[in-house]
Amino acid sequence: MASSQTFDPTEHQHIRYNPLKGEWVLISPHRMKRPWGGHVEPLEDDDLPEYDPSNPLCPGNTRANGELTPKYEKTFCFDNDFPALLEDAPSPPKSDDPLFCMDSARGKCKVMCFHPKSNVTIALMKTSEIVEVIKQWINEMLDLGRKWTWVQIFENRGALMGCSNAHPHCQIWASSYLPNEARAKDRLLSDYYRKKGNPLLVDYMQKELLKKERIVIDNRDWLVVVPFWAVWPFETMVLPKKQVQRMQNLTKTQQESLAIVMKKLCTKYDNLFKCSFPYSMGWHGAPTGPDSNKDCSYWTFHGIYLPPLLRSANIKKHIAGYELLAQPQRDLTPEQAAEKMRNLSDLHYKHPETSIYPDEEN
Ligand code: H2U
Repeated sequence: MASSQTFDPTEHQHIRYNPLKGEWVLISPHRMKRPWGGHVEPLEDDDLPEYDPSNPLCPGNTRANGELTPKYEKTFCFDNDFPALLEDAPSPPKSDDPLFCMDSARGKCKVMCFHPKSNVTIALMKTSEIVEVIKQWINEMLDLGRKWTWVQIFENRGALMGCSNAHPHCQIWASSYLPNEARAKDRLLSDYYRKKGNPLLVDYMQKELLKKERIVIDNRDWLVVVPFWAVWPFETMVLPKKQVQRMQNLTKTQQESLAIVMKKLCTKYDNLFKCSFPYSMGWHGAPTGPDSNKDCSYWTFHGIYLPPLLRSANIKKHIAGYELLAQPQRDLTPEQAAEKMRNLSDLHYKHPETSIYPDEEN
């Protein structure tokens, strides 16, 4: 039975569609019994040493396979000693049975250290150092992308997110196939482009710029929003202002301003609950590999940050129960999350001395 009340998205439950996944999310803002301002217990972050003699990712130390991590000064990339994907493995037998499908999986897994010091994060690094990370990501995309269909760069930050090593690093998994998220996105972006004649994320970015409700950071080259369909409380998406299909197509200035945006965003995350904020993040762009010269005009390069925290440094959102069995659900609206993040300072709560200098802004 329809209600006689007028719909208010900040008060009334509703479902929202994610056009990149073809899935819906349930928003239940009326469950936000206690708005912001409740007492939040700050978490005592452990201060890590700059160098840990027992950490294989630190310069000069030995890794699990007995190899020496060189005394690197910027970034350092190596083959993962425990790869989920190997370059060479036998293929499973062909089967016509739709209930027992298998296919071959090959690939390569790498680990990339962001910085020689263990006690820094993207929020605390200099923008020039983050530019080095972006440059190395581009090198890896170019190199691995020659052979592999999908190159997934991802950073798992913080023990809460399952990160096993405190040194600032990311992983890169390159595969011979499109993983689920990429496969769905590729199909939905392509369908939209065929119907509307424009890349979906270009249209989305332009509409978000006009609506202004979900913007977290807006600079010359980049827009950071809490997506309309966000599942995680403080999930964000980093969108280029100018259409670009892959990370490897970014200009030098786009790379530099991306470094600033990443630093600002991670600083805001740390400031939100006054802790070194955990998250999984990664980049999506047009598929690579031998078929990558096919027209991918429908693809827009973008970043995705998925942080698990809900109300404080200790309160994590669990994807469980209804979410696992039915569909994702959130209480705080994406607009409320964006407003909260937008209003947070760019000055780091614990290390203000590491913040961006005004002349770096753009
Ligand atoms: P995570 O913190 O996201 O788990 O990443 C650390 C990765 O580093 C992990 O995949 C690899 C692990 O396999 N690693 C090595 O390849 N060699 C080592 O000596 C230590 C860790």
